[in-house]
Amino acid sequence: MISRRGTVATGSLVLVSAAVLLAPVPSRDGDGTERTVRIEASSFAFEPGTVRVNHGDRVTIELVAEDVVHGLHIDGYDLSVTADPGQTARLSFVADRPGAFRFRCSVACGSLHPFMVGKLKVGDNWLLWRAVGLVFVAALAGMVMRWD
Ligand SMILES: [Cu+2]
Repeated sequence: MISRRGTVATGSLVLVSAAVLLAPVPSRDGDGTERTVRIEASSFAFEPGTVRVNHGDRVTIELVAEDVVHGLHIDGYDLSVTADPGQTARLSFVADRPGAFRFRCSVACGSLHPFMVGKLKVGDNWLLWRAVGLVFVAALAGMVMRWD
């Protein structure tokens, strides 16, 4: 049997969950934070292999070719940059498309060149915070259930 207190608690939790889910989304074409990411390319890997930025960021990628000529092409954004050995090449763009994009070496640099890939993750901040909020609500719900 569900107690009256339990019903009230469950009702409040539903309301809190709804609030978390429906909270207004902050404007996304706002500030455009400047972000510089240094990626070191050597045969046959990018370091770091995964780059995370926020939707709307103004991103500058500094591609450093450690050994031979390497390139970096971002699928989905269709952007490329090539760096000579020991040199740094820069590529600037606005991360205006959210999602996960593969980037790969665009210069045939050796036998394992086709496997020289990395990932660019363009995320929405609010999605993360919303998820955090839901986890918090779930934890609260678990505690309330135990009290009953
Ligand atoms: Cu290559």
